[in-house]
Parts: sequence; structure tokens; C-alpha cells
Amino acid sequence: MRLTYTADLWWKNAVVYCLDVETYKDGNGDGVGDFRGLTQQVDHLDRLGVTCIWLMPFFPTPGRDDGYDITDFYSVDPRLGTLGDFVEFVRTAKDRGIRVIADLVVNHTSDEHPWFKEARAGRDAAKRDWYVWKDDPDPVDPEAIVFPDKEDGVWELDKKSGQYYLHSFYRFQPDLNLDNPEVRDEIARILGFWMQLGLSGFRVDAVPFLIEGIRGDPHSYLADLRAFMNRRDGGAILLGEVNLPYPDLMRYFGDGNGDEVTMCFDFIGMQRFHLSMARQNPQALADALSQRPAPPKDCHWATFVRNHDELTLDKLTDAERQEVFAAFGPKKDMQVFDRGLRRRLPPMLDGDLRRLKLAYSVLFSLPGTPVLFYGEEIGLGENLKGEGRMAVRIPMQWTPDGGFSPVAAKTPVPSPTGKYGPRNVNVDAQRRDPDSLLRWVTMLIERYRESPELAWGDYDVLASGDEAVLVHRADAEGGTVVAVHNFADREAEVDFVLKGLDGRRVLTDLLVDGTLDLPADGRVRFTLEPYGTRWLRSAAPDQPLEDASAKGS
Ligand code: TEU
Repeated sequence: MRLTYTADLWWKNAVVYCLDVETYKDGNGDGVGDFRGLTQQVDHLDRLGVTCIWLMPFFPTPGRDDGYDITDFYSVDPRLGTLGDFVEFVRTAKDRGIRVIADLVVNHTSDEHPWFKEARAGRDAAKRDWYVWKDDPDPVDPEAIVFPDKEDGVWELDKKSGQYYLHSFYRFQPDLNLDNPEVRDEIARILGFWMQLGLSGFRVDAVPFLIEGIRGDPHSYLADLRAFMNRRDGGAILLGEVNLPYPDLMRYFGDGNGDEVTMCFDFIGMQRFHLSMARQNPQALADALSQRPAPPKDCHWATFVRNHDELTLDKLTDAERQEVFAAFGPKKDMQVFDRGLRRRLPPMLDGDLRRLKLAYSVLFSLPGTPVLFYGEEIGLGENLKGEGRMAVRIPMQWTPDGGFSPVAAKTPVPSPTGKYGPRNVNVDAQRRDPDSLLRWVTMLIERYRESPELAWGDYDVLASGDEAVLVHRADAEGGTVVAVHNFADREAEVDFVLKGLDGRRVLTDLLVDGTLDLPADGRVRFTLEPYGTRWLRSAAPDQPLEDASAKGS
């Protein structure tokens, strides 16, 4: 594919890396991660091949929802640094060719935000209408409560005024009233402010909740926000958190117009991926790929296997969810909200490196832009002593001693000990080990970037000859790549047919050394090792791989 094209629509072949400044690297020796520390680690991300960093909330906060409860949208939490440190970080990332986006959490504020303090001063307060009030709210459907362990409703009585305020999440997170034009103007100012300081877009928190209260056509607001952002910077993106069934979700792309959210996370594909891993059979994932609608032009899916929240299994059936629980988190304290896991992948897979390598090979071969949660590249574990979802938000592990901070870490959750502790899992050791997960993920990223067919080509799931094997084919601008993945702990006889390719071609393996001849009838057969993976590019026998991806045309 032409580089001019993939560079213009950068998000369609990006590698997004989500991190929390607080847990990444302490640069000033106070035990808390900060922008100075993060800036010093940018080369780790550059070596890995990351092209876009997603910063979790770094704004002033009482920290009751790990920063998703904000008291000032226009500054940096003093524990993490200053606006000056932020700008230095963004500039350094850009110097390495890495864009930066950040969480836009404007469904709600902290109840300690000055706006809310002002709003709750009385029914006539100037900012009263910035939030959502009711005298007598209807009882709420228990299914609609996001955090059922802590909340039993979404309306909280404000004793002073005798009215109830809406909180879609925790009670200390009052919902902003997006129906109020002043609030919308303020949100635009927030986007504009951070873009002026160098951000290339936003991960938009809880989008369906954000627009639900808007009267008339709530989606026209999302289109307005997108248009505003792209007037300021045509290449900026909105990456939407929209965990809805596919047909409902398409509206957030602006249906056929593609003028709302630029990218949406594929929560359903993620859940089917874990079901497939649990079953050692990729059918559930293959079904998701077939059912998943194509995003509108220039929009894109964002794929992932783990994020910072619970690994939600809410879109599986009860029986399917129990299967995943049984395979990957049978103990009650590994589960949360009755719908998800609070574990990271390596402990879920019993630390089986073959299977971990398979998991990331699948991720980077899927159509869509992969999003990594920090530490996935080294197989970071979790610490179940952390409360609820916090279990996976442990400090990054740089060296055998941790390397997160020169003093004792003051992060919300300490590093794990034992098998997944820093001594056994760290960046330094894995850089030196050619068989490490870090080296594997680095290679996957390199090959993924060279093979844009995978991320945004037309794709087809092919009959594979073995129920444990997923074969999918991606085509774009004359380039063809085929990904082959064995989900089972046994050898598989792979047998598939590639139609419409010139029989004089060879299939060159992008991950391991080797080529296969492509016979005239297009039938490909070989034995794949347990949890084996192949990415095969079709090319003329003497053609360099760069030409085979037709970059130059
Ligand atoms: O989550 C919003 C959301 O929609 C949740 O349902 C989410 O899918 C998950 O179940 C929460 O664990 C976002 C953030 O990702 C989350 O960390 C915040 O706690 C939440 O917003 C409130 O800001």
C-alpha cells in the first residue's frame, strides 16, 4: 500500500499504547510516576514501534476512580508534574514520530470540581444547570448500574436543595448536562486547549452515557464535536469507548457518514477472542469477524485483548461467560461485577509463552488498529491485592529491582511478587532475550506496520482444514497477506485455498524463516505446531517483500 495513504490516515495502521503516567515511571524520586519519568522512557515505546500513546487521565483529581473523577480539566495533577512537563513529553514523543492522545472524560466531573460545588449551592445557582437534577427520579433498572458493588442507583439526593443529581457511574461523579450549550462550549474549549498543547485526539470516555441526555438528535452533537476537532486539526481522531452490540454501535460512527467517532473499540471481538482462547477453537472469533460491520470510509475498528478496566465479558451469554471464568479466572476474587475478570493475560494463560505469543499474533493480524495496555509487551501480571479493577494497574516493571522508582513506590497498587514480580518479568531482561515476549511483540509490530493489508484490507475467514485453526486473508491494493493461527495445544494439519492469486507466486513467512510455493490451484497445506502462528505474504519468487506490499506504486 502507498505510504502516502497510510501516513495520511495514520490511525488505520497505528499501534496505540495506553498508559497511566502515575504507574509508568517515577522521574523525581517521590514514589509516584510522572511526566518526567515517562519522557525518559519514550525510547522504549519507540523501539517497540508504538505510533500513538493514549494517556489515561492525568488531571487534578481526588483519585476516587483512579483519575476518572476530575476537578480541573485544564491542568496536570501536581503529583504527575506540570503543564511544562506535559508539553516537554508531547514534544519528545513527536520527535520520535509518536502521536499522543488523552482521555476525554466529560460525561461527569468529580463532586469536588468547583463547577459542581457552585451548582449545588442552591436551586438558583449560576451553574445549577450544568448538571442534571430531578425532584423525584424514577427507580432505575438494576441492570443499568455500572458499578453494582458500590452503587444501588444513579440518582443521589443533594440534602441541601432536596433535589437528586444524576451519576451514571459512582455517586461522586455527577453527570454534566450536555443539553446545556454552555457545557458544550466548555467541552470544545477543553479539546481546543489540549490540542493547542499538542494532542492528536482523544479517547472519549463512556460515549453512550455522554450523549444520552441530549434532547433532539444526540448524534448531531457528536458530529459537531468531531467537526470542531477536525477544523482545528484535520488529522486528529476520536477513539470512542462504545460497548454496544454492533448494530447500535454503528450510529456512533455516524452510520454511513463516518462523521462522528473516528474509531470504536471492538468490545465484542475482544470477548469472542477470549472465548476462543478458552475453547482452543477460534470459531467464536471468526463469527465476530463475519458479523462485524465495515466501518464507514476512513473510520476504523480498534482491537484489543485487555484494557485498564475489568476484562468485561458482558456481551457473551451467561454460559459462555462461565466458560471463560472457568478457564481463566475460576476463583471469585479473580472476577468483578459478575461480568468480568480482574486479571491480565499471562496469569490467565498460566504463563505459557507459546500461547501468549499466539494471542498477540492474533491481535496484530486482526483487521483494525491494535491497542495495547502498558506492560502487555513484557507479559506484566496483576496484583489481586489491589481493589476491584485496580488489580491490573500495577507499576511498570523495567528492571529486576522494579526500576519504577528509586524509592518505595507510592502507587495505588504495589508490584506483584513471585512469578510475575519484577525479578522475573522486566523490560531489561527481555531486551536481551531473543525468545522473549518483548522481542516477539516488537517483531509483530514491525511486520504489522509493513503489512497494512492486515489492519485495513478486505478480509475473509477461510476454511482452514482444522477446527483449531483460524485462517484469514487480507487484501489491499494488490497485496495479500494470510494469517494462520493454531489455537490448540496440539499439531494441526492446515489446508486452505487461496483463490485468484497467480500460481507462480510464493508465500513468504513474515514471522519465521521460510517460504512455501503456491501451487497453481492455490491449495496450501502444511503442519502447524501447537499454538503455532504464521503470517504469509504472497509475492513473486524474487520479489523483495517491500515491493510485494506495493508500497511504491
Ligand atoms: O468506563 C465507562 C464504561 O462505560 C464502563 O461501563 C466500562 O465499560 C467498565 O465497565 C467500567 O469498569 C469508563 C472508564 O473506562 C472507567 O475506568 C471509568 O471508571 C468510567 O468510565 C467512569 O469514568
